[in-house]
Amino acid sequence: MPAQRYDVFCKVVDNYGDAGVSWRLARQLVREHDLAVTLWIDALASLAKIAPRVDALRDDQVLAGVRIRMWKEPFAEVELPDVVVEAFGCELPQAYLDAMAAASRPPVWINLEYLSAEPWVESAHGLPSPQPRLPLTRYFFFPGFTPRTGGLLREAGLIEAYEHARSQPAARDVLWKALGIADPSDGIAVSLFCYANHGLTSLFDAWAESDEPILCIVPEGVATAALDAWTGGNVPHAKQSLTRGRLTLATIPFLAQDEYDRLLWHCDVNVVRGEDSFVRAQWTTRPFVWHIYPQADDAHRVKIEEFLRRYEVGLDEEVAQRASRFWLAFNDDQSDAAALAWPAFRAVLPQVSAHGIEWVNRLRKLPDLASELVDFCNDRL
Ligand code: TRH
Repeated sequence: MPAQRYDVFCKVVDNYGDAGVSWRLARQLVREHDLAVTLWIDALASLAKIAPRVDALRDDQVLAGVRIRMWKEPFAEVELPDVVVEAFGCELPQAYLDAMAAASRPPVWINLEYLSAEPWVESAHGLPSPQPRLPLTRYFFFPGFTPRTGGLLREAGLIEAYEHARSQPAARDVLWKALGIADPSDGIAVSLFCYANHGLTSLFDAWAESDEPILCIVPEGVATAALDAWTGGNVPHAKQSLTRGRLTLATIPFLAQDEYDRLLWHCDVNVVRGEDSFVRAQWTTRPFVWHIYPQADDAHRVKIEEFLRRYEVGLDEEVAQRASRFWLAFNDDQSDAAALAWPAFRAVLPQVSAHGIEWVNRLRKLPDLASELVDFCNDRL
């Protein structure tokens, strides 16, 4: 009997990706697999930021078919589901674990890991981890870019949706208008969603001195220190912009998750970060730059390099070098390396754009993560 009920547990570490991935997965499990899904989350405000119809003051609500419950301690007694997904190793409530251990038929217990392109992920994906003190087994489930991983989140109709959106000649103008962005004329549009980055001010200088108009679209609250430094304290508020030289900085409101997708679809280059926006930018096929979550002793650098190694297969060597150089420069945020590497990267955007289509054609051959998860769990019930 296939699983019918899933609990997804999400602890918001910081930023929005923990909630972003959990919410996206929960919605897809309901919509495409007809499952009863409860999302237990410890920070409703973070979820409400990316899903504005969530009431941050209500501990128990249903939205998009997902039951959303505030995860509080002590944890209330609940009926156990068929599957429990522990997002990013967030550690399940002890009372819940005790109930699982006492159950005659415990739920399948999944630890949904962080996304990485590193080779070791393939050998770790799907491994059982018997628990030392409880008669329970937890399974490691790794997202990834190859058939020997759990794949990537991709809802049905995503590719068709943006192909349709892009086929509508006025779609970008309509979106810009809704976001309060004046027409960027014939330049390029760059969306900027990154962590604090000291290299941004020199990159803004380079864009201001470029030979084409550049529209940089920044969701409110992103890169505030760099914007403050570069604008001399005049950071544009939402739906306002500031132009210096050929650069126009346009601040937009922080968008609902599905609206943010539309922004990514219509920009020429997307600077993204963390995990979820990094994946969403890939699906658009457009050139993107990944600002990875910085880790101590540069441990994040190998993750970028391993991703680039996979992503750049089939890309002209010179183009790949320029893209890698800009990516690594952008992630080396203590210098003006990104400003210096931008012109060479800018010059090969058409080739990177064509490669993005090939990359998506490769990725869409993989099963989507939600389907992989459902099959994995049904095989272990
Ligand atoms: O917010 P992030 O930096 O989250 C990261 C990741 O979770 C990462 O794995 C974790 O280690 C780190 O936090 C602590 O980046 P990410 O993953 O892109 O998540 C952002 C979410 O916010 C994503 O679902 C897209 C969504 N979003 C909106 O809904 N509206 C917006 O306007 C923007 C800019 C993003």
